[in-house]
Amino acid sequence: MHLARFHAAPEVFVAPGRVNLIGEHTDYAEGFVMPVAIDFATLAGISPRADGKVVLYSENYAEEKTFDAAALPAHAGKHWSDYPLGVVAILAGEGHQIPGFSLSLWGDVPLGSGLSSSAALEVATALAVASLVGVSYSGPVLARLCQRAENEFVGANCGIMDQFISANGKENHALLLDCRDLSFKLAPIPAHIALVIANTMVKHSVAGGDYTTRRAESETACAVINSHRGGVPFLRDATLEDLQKWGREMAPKSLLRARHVISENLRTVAAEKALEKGDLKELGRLMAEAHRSYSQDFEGSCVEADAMVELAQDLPGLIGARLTGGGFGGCTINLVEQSQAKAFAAELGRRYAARFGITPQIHICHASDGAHRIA
Ligand code: GAF
Repeated sequence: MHLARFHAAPEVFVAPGRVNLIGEHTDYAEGFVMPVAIDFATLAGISPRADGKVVLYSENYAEEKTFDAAALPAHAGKHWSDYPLGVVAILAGEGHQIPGFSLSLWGDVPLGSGLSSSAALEVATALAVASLVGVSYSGPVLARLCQRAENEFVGANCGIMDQFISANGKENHALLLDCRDLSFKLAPIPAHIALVIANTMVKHSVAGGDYTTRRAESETACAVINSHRGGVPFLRDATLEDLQKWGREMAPKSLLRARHVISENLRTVAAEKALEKGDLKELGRLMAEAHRSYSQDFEGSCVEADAMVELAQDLPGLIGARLTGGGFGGCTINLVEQSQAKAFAAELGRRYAARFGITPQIHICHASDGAHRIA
């Protein structure tokens, strides 16, 4: 497609979407997350141009946008091009001269489903443009640059998780990430476990107000704790005992949001240990508790996602199920015995359709490698 449109052979890069096994709304609290890169991805093809133009083409939107490399937009325009432009703006801010180029984009990460289509787009673009300008970044640094593109240019207040796993994922592994110092541990996913991702078909958006409101509520609770004992700049540093001591001074909703974040950090570290030990019963229990906390304390779920989790509970082969990603819609992640995965997916889809009259998309995914060059 790139060659036919731009008459130049591109360098091609791929960056995956992700599913998070556990650790929701903990990344911006400098806590722990345990995502997996999946086999839905964005491809970015890039070639230089001699006319000083930056031409962006999205195959998904069947739309081309042209800019002057010397006068790129400084602000987002609520358009798909914000993501690649944001990455280019951040790279320019790092001191790289941006030459003219053609960039073609294509992706199959379902949009608005909480599987990080935005991060995949940013990371694929960043690899492509970095290669064009002749710079190479480590995966963690690349992830930080892409997060900045989303925070500073697109205007979405996300944490580091999605960009990090897209840049650093590993085939057949989940990644336990410490969002404070970006150190991580790879945890093998046993071959007999399938990742079944069930899309409620309710649209999710990080740019939406709910994500930002929840984040602010949890951060207000953190400020109360910090005002008493100091050294608690993030909820990562807080304990459940802190809530017992000073929870009364918090708005009731803030207390609940903080209880989710603090307990979710504990569950995420415990879940990695359970996965490592092969204690799938414990892993499933932690996922169930995480969903309850996300739904009841954080109020980050919705009727459809709660039902998708509930409808999975008695299906043969289920290890654990919960809503994944930023919340208020999107997908559930179900860890399922591989031998039962197809039947599980079919029956879950049937039950959900019978309840809501909507046929959900259900994918059996494979833990994949992070972003890299493919041509
Ligand atoms: C979205 C955000 F982009 C992440 O940074 C993270 O906060 C997640 O929601 C919730 O865990 O995917």
